Amino acid sequence: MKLLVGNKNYSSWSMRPWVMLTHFDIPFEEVMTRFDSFAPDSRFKAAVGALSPAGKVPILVEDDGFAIWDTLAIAEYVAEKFPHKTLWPRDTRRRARARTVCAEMHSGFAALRGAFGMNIEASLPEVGARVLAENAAARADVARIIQLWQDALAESGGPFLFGDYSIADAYFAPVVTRLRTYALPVPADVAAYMERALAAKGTAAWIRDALEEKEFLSFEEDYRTSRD
Ligand SMILES: N[C@@H](CCC(=O)N[C@@H](CS)C(=O)NCC(=O)O)C(=O)O
Repeated sequence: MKLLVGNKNYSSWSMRPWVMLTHFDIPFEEVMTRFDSFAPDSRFKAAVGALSPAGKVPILVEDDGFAIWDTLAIAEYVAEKFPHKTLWPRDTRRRARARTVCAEMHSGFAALRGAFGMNIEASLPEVGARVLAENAAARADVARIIQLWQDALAESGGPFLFGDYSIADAYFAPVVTRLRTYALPVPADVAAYMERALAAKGTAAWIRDALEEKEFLSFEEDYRTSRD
C-alpha cells in the first residue's frame, strides 16, 4: 500500500491515516506530494488528480492501483483489512461512540479549522488568546473538543479516548497539535491526555518529520510572513 500525504507541518488530514498506520505497525510506503498551491494548474493537483478525482490528500493506493481518497473511508478500510490489529474498540457501544466522535470531527469544527490551522512547528500563543477572545464560534469548538475528550476519557478510564489507542486518537491528533501551537488553555486532565497523545508512537514520529521540514508556505500561514 502507498499513502499519499501532503506537507507534514500543515496537512492535518494526511496526518490522521499516517499516524494510524504507523501506530499499528501496518506497513505502507509514504509518497509525499508537497503543496505548491491548490490551484487547478498546480503541481500538487496534477500529482493527486492522477489518482483521485477529488484532488486532495490523503489517498491510500493499493498495489493494483485501487485508491481510497477520504480519511474516514481509509480508516474503515484499514480496520477491515487488518482486523487482528483492533483499530476500533472491541466493545460494540464503545466502537459506535468512537465512530461517532470521528464523524463529528470529520464533518464539523469548521471554526476551529479556519481559525487554528495546523502548524506543528509554530508557537502562536498570542494568536490563540486573541482568536479565543474574538471568535465565539472557535471558542465554542474548542469547548466542545475539551468536553468530548473529557467525556470519552471518563467513560473509558483512559489512557486514550476509548481505553487502548484507537482510530479516534489518530483522528484527534492534529487537534492536539493545534491546541499546543496556539497554547489554548485546557484543564489538567485534558493536558495529561494531550501529553500521552503527543508521545504516542505514530504522532511522535509524524511530529519529528514535520519539524525537519523547512518549507514556509504563505498560503497556509494566516498569522506569519516567515518562519522565526
Ligand atoms: N474529506 C477529505 C479532506 C481532505 C483535505 O481537505 N485535504 C487537504 C490537505 S490537508 C487538501 O488536499 N486540500 C487540497 C484542496 O483543498 O484543494 C478527507 O477526509 O480526506
